[in-house]
Amino acid sequence: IYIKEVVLHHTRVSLKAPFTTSFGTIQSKDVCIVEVIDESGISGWGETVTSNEPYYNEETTYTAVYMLKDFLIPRILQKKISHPKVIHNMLSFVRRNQIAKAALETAMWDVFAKKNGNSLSEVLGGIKKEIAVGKSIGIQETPDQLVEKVGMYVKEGFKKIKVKIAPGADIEYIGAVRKKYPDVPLMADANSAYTLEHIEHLKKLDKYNLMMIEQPLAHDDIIDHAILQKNISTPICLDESIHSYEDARKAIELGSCKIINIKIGRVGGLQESIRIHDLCKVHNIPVWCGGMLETGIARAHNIHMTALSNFTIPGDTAPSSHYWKDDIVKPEITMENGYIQVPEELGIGYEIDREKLKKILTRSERIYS
Ligand code: OSB
Ligand code: MG
Repeated sequence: IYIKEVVLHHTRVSLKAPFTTSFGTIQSKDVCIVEVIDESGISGWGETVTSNEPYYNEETTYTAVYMLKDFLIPRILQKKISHPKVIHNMLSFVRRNQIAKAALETAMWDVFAKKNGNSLSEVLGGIKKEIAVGKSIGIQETPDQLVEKVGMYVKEGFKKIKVKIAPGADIEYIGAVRKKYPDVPLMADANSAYTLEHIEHLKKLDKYNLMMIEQPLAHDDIIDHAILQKNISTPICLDESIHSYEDARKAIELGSCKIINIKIGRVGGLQESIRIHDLCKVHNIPVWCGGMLETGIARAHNIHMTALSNFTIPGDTAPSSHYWKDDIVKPEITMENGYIQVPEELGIGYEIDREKLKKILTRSERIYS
């Protein structure tokens, strides 16, 4: 690969309905769409899967843009790069800032796949033709409202339902869902809303047969999670705590989790995601692909990655058109009976709708040296 120019498309996207987690409510966000253009004019696409506030992790859309412009893009521009798997190492001179790195790295995989005449999942080593899809539901005002939402999504065909929880919106909410839907594949995501003081409280979830509880304790913890896992029967899944292969290795060794949520952005790209996937496979730790309320571009990366064999649990890969008023890929990502077909076209397999992109564009800039 030889990149001669990078275009940053700065956009603002709005959700069809607000999404509430234990750390706040999102209504709209700024997304920087990264377009890398190679010497023959082929474009590869990535996006910053950040939000505008540093509440999920320490990055924001604008810290990511800053890292991209001042440090990351200059490292890959006008250089001969043999394969996208080396980019993670090329960018490791910058500490952390995984989401910024992933925005660029994923675009490089896309351009590489297109140049080689492959779909993205083919170059990643994916084996599935279709992937099972789950739906993440934000915190609702009342348990009844949650039960209604769950019913709607079960009817649409989603293969897993994930419910956001926090102290005060947990046992009663999960209990209400279970009462109406005793057999639905159900899990809870706490986004770090609890501490070890809540052990007795969290034990109350054990009787609801949840597939897992995601990231109950601190965003940077793997020690207390190991203690909690010894005290509850619900499997723990880690999200926020896993930023790298090394984090995953240590968490598995400590017994901090039985399942890992892989987010391409959180771990700095597709290469690191594949390494974590392979490690988990060896240790019989199932993985699934988490979501960051992405637009169709990063959602497409997620779909292709989920084609790998150890993604045995449905991910948060609901079609991005579910979320956004104006999604920018065509054709629209669609789901049928709870499955999304992994595109067989080149690269991410979706075109960028330049007209729609224009509608959400706030500013764009070209970077070349
Ligand atoms: O913890 O999985 C999370 C959205 C923003 C930040 C963190 C998380 C989420 C979601 C959204 O759960 C899932 C989705 O994109 O569908
Ligand atoms: Mg999560």
